[in-house]
Amino acid sequence: MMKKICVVGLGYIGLPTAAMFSKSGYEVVGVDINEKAVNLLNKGEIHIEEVGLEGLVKRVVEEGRLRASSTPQNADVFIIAVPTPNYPDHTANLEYVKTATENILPFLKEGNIVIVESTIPPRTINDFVAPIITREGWKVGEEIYLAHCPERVLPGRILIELVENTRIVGGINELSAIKAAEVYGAFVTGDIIKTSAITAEMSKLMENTYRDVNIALANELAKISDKLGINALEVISLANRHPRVNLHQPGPGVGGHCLAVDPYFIIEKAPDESPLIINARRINNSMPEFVVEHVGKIVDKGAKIAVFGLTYKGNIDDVRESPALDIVTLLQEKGYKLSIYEPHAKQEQVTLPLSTFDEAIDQANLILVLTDHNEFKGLDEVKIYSKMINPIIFDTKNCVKINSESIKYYNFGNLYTMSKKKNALI
Ligand code: SAJ
Repeated sequence: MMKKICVVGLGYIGLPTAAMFSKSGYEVVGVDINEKAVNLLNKGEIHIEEVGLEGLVKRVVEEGRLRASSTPQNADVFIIAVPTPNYPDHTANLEYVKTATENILPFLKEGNIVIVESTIPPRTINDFVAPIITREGWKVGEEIYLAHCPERVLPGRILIELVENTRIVGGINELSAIKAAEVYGAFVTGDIIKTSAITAEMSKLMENTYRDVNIALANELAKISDKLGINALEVISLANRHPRVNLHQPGPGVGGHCLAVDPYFIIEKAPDESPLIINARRINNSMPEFVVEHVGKIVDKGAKIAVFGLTYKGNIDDVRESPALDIVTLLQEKGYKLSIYEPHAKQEQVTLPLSTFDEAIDQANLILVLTDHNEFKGLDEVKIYSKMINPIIFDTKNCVKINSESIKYYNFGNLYTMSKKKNALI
């Protein structure tokens, strides 16, 4: 008999996962509280953007292997892929995980496998999810198998990485890990590694924390170099010629729903033991202020600044936790006139009015690059020179190539040369 999977949460992870399982032969029901997502999916359409997903979903829905519902149904496997946002104090908000787990309880049968894919603080499977199922009278690990299988896919490559990436499957006991690993064997061609739930939780969080801490080191290097008159970018490229060194890139801060969020899930569980992780967050969070302070060194109060890029990284439309938003707020508070050129995000995603390239640079005193979109790599220098007053570019992502000597160019390699006197507006 064809096995049935119920995927709770049809977001960036749940929907592609549901589609991949249907493609590989499972009967899949996708569950979401968002009526719009449910209705669209039942018509074979999708509410999110991801390369290749539209065609795949259309096909599996037409073939009757994937459908959506607002409530769970009986199944062999339940996959929970709901968001775990954080509270203002940065601790994890597990309300969606709790509700999703409680909602599947009436449909559980002996032998079912429950898999949590959502990113969760260490020990959440053991201390939070398992007790919800145990309270219902089940012996977790014997009658109901429970596992945490974090995802690590990159938007834009989700359908490829879901198949090819190594998958960590952390069971609450060994049998749960074995059962959950069999499930992913349906389409994963990468290695499927079995471990405990706690180890899986921690390894997912450490992947993103590793990156956050390394970016903080690069940002700290940028600050030190600014003080001592050193080109930080040159130092990075030279140090990286060492075969075992990989310094990351400094920038305006760290954004996104992963790196800027996940380290706090470790901190909340062991704050006294996490001084390095706490400081890395602090350093990365300080970067917007650092950028604005340097803007103040090159242009006067009241100057017009053309902000280039609001998204948290290049060539995507996602502004979640983006440091550019903090920088814009700080610049507004300081009384600068702002225009914003953001070729990827849509107007409805941001509260600030977006401008075209021409409008943004018109009569501007400074172009402040906050995201490395491809559009910014080669700018129309003739236009910049004709529309701007003493054109200056401050490129916090080191992505713009400038040929003209008439355009003053700053990045994190020459911050120490900044001075208003040298760049007087008149
Ligand atoms: N950044 C820097 N300097 C760098 C690298 C990145 O300032 O040298 C900044 C970016 O500009 C951005 C932020 O860091 O603001 C995060 O960007 P990212 O590309 O490092 O990561 P995400 O958040 O888009 O995706 C990460 C990935 N994790 C790792 O690379 C370890 C992805 O594989 C995960 O699936 C994802 O988190 C997640 O969902 O956890």
